[in-house]
Amino acid sequence: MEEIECSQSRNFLGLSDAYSSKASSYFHLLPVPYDGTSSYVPGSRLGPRAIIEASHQIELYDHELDLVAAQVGIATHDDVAILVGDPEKMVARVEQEVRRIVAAGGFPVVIGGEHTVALGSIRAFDASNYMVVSFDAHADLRNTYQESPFSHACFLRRAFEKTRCCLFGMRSISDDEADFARQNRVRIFGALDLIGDGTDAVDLDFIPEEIYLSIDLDVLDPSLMPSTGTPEPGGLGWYDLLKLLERVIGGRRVLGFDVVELCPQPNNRAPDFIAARLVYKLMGLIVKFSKNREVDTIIHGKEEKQES
Ligand SMILES: [Mn+2]
Repeated sequence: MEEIECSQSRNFLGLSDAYSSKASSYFHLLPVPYDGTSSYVPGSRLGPRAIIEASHQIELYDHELDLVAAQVGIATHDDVAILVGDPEKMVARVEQEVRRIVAAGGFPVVIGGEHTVALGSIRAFDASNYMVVSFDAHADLRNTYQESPFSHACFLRRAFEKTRCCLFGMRSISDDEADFARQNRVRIFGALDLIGDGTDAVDLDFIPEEIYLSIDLDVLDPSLMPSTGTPEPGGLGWYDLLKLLERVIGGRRVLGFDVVELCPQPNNRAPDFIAARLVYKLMGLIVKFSKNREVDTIIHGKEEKQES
């Protein structure tokens, strides 16, 4: 295999130009360092930098999946420019950037930043029947929060206005949100039902073929992932989440994904690495198990080039 890592490079994983150019890469990482509506611990604006820095420690070969997902190319885009006081415009900017990536045939990966930024990504798809599969400790189904309809606490409600949604790993919901979910048939799976064997038992047949994945890192147990804006006790373990993601992605077409709400702590770097590893693991799961067949074309094209 030609040189895939480059010590000079500061992009996600530190990839060489051949594996990180915008023209040839399948995955397009879009950093959105925005935390304008954070209500408890601010600091997720520092999340994207921390994820990219930590990613330089990741082994490109994934022994569990037995593949090098980076071989399909991962382009790291410049940070989306931040508008501090206007979350709605911020969402619109993310939508514009994601639309650009999709129009060029790329697969968008948004890294936050607070959960609000994921809404821009979700709005960029015109398909009518895809489902947003959200992983989050919080329901995020409020119509407004602190007088803002674009608060991080309203993420899934705004997403629901765009398309169908479901939620995994929840352990914090208001009674109004629970009513809304029941009335509108938003399927919600509590964390307690997913831990250990629960991940294998849960029936996922209701999820359609086309999906968008939104991962709030607080879906993980805070003993593993303390660096979030609003930590909640309980939550999934690392392998609970990976097993669930493999089942959700398997045989489906993934339009895009985001990983949000990393709020780095200067004295604990482990969560930054876990977040970076999760981003790369998701790419690996998509390369290996999804119906996104463009990845096969890219891999075969590269193999043929090397053979000739
Ligand atoms: Mn959350």
